Amino acid sequence: MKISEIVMATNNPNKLREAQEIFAPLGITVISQKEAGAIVEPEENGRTFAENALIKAHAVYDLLKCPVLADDSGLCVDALRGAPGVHSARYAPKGQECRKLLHAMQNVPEEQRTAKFVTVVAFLDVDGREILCEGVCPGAIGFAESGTNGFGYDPIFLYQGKSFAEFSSEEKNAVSHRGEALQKLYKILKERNLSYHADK
Ligand code: ITT
Repeated sequence: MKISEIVMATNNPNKLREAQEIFAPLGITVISQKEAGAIVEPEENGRTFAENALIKAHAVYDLLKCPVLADDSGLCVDALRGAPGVHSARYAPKGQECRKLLHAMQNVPEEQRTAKFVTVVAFLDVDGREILCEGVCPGAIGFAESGTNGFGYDPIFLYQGKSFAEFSSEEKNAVSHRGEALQKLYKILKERNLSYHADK
């Protein structure tokens, strides 16, 4: 079984774009659930990134029965005991998440502003078998928004002195949580394809 097309169970166009950019050089096309005809937005009521990624992947797989990829991700801030974490998408109305987080962090000194982005990707193959891969990107929360690229919390997430919104998407994908999780997934898919061909 050679996988050349995967449906991504997401309604977030930025996640889709990043997954497309990461998988295109590897010969895998990623299409959106909408493009594939799966109009669904399941309730993300899991307690972990993995549970939510599986909820999203299964919702689309149940409709299409084809290879599906889902990403659940978020920003975990040490000074906020891991918040917003799995609640990152619901922390504030879209476009206001950075301002709200900066406000919550206004009295936190630089050395205590450590944070990490986490992604868990859930992949279901055509038979519904699950693969889970995690990616983590350590960084810090800045004192102000900076940069215009990316999405979500990128303008306040500092990685080696620059905000993710100041990175090109290529630079971000090379070091990001999502990049790491998807590269791990690709390695597993590749190993399975190779062993499948070797068996023949
Ligand atoms: P889907 O569930 O439809 O995939 P979503 O945006 O609701 O889209 P999540 O529930 O996984 O996705 O929420 C993740 C949130 O975390 C996302 O909305 C952003 O606010 C934030 N986030 C995740 N990855 C990010 C990244 O690479 N850069 C900036 N913010 C990110």
